[in-house]
Amino acid sequence: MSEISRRSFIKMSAALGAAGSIVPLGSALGKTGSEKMMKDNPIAISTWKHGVPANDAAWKVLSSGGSALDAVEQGVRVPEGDPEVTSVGYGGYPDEDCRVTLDACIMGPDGTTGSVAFVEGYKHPISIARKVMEETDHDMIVGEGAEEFARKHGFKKVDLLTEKARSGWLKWKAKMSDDDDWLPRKENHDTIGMLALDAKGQLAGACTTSGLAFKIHGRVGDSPIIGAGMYVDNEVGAVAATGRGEAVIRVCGSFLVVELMRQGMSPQEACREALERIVEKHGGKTDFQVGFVALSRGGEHGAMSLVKGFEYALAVDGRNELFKAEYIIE
Ligand code: SD4
Repeated sequence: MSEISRRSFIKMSAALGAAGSIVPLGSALGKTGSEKMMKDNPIAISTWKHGVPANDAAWKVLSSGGSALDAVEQGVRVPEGDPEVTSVGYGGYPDEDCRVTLDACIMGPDGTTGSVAFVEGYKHPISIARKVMEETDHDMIVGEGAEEFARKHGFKKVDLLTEKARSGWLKWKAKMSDDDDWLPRKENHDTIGMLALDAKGQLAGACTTSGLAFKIHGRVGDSPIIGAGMYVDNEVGAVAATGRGEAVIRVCGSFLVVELMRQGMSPQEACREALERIVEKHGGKTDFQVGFVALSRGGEHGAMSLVKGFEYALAVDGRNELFKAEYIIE
């Protein structure tokens, strides 16, 4: 597709809603993206299919009157601990040196944040991030410092490399070529980002990942960066990102979506506008995926990606289902 026709398609799909490719947001739950929820009606929304079991754990917290902050932490711990999920926590694909390095961040309704990046040997970076948030006056700790911090706070060191992830790495290694750019596009972009609104109308968010599979050792993506991989403003809404972190960082993706919501856009419109910004920043050429989930303080949700394939899980009214997100580029 030429750059001009790609731009026209984006504009057209913005107008038409990319007909034919969409499962209407929230339709199976009897909600629409534009419907306002009552404050005492909790919601959890998260990225990808492992968002469903994550939402189940979050819902347990929310439905018993717990906080959005506890809900998102408990929620994302589920894929973090699942060895079958190769893009988050234990079982995540390693980097090019066959080392599993994890990134995570968390943010509460009062604007406090905690983040860790480039952490090895701990299954639940989200809980280390929460400790950073609650027990230090720092926002982000990385690498060996974060590992030492985790050890001192009683987290147990484990080997995160599963046989499945190691054999994925071996296959990747076997087919490496001079053309390899260390960024396999289709293999691993399933970070979990989760947003929750609790019965008191408080918002929180969490994001956790093993990052791009086979990345350069030391590479950190958007996921642990507050404002890129995730952002919460309790007066406006919360947003989390997934996909090619470098592209999300360049537009401060999650912060951008929140700011667009502050200007009056719906969560869905704001996700679309931010994705269009990413396309523009890349000169109209995007051969990668980025997806956003967004939740307004009134309980309205949005979810959208650059290209087909992004799914999100929505838990509301005791129901928890997976939906296909709208996308902007064919
Ligand atoms: C990163 N955004 O490290 C992450 C990767 C990912 O779904 O897969 N997100 O760039």
